[in-house]
Amino acid sequence: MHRNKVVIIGGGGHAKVVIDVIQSADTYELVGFTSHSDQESNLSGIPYLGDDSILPTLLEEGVQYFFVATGNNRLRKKLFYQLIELGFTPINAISPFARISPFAKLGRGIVVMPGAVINAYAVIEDNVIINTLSGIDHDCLIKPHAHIAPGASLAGCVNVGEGAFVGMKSSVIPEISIGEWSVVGAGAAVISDVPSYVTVVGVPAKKIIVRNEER
Ligand code: JB2
Repeated sequence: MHRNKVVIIGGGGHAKVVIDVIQSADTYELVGFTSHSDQESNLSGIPYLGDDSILPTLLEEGVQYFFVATGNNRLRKKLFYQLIELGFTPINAISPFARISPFAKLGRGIVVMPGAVINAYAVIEDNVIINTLSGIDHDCLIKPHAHIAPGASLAGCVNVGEGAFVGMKSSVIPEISIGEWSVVGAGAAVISDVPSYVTVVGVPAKKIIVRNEER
């Protein structure tokens, strides 16, 4: 069976789980991964190819597809557009153990980890991480480069802005908006809107950092 060739960008913890998800779905041929560190060796049986300077050569050799497997939202955004600019095409990495409604809509470059549930009419935009055992209920909108961390639960009609991080096992009640590049701490209960560029923690969630310039 012919399978399209994919290069993984990044060789850390997130790459380990993304590679596992892609291998378990068995849809693509993983040719290897690039990273910033020259100490990387093979990862889950796929070879270390070097840094990103190898990418134009890979494209010439017929590797058309990529997946950016880095957790930091700003870095992932930058790399996503760099790879598209070079001429590569993003794939999605969907675990066969996730449940995605046929009425949900997915963009490009998305990973959906095992045990995640994406319900009807949710929209997941480009380069988003839907992490292990998280729940995205009906009509949620997750903007590009956001990360819904393991075990986070989003009720219906929640909007998550670009690059926002919704922490592990946090809960968000219906119709809440979380602003772009904001952070929701682990275990928080979000019961009111979160502005952009802030960090909230606790039950109920309260602001502790008023402006996140860089993360
Ligand atoms: O410009 C780059 C670049 N910058 C960093 N190009 C390429 N190709 N790779 C880059 N990297 C690579 O990202 C580093 O060389 C390293 O291999 C990887 C970052 O690895 P780290 O383990 O520090 O983080 P991560 O992004 O894989 O995982 C984080 O986020 C996940 C969501 C961790 O916090 C995990 O625990 C978490 N689950």
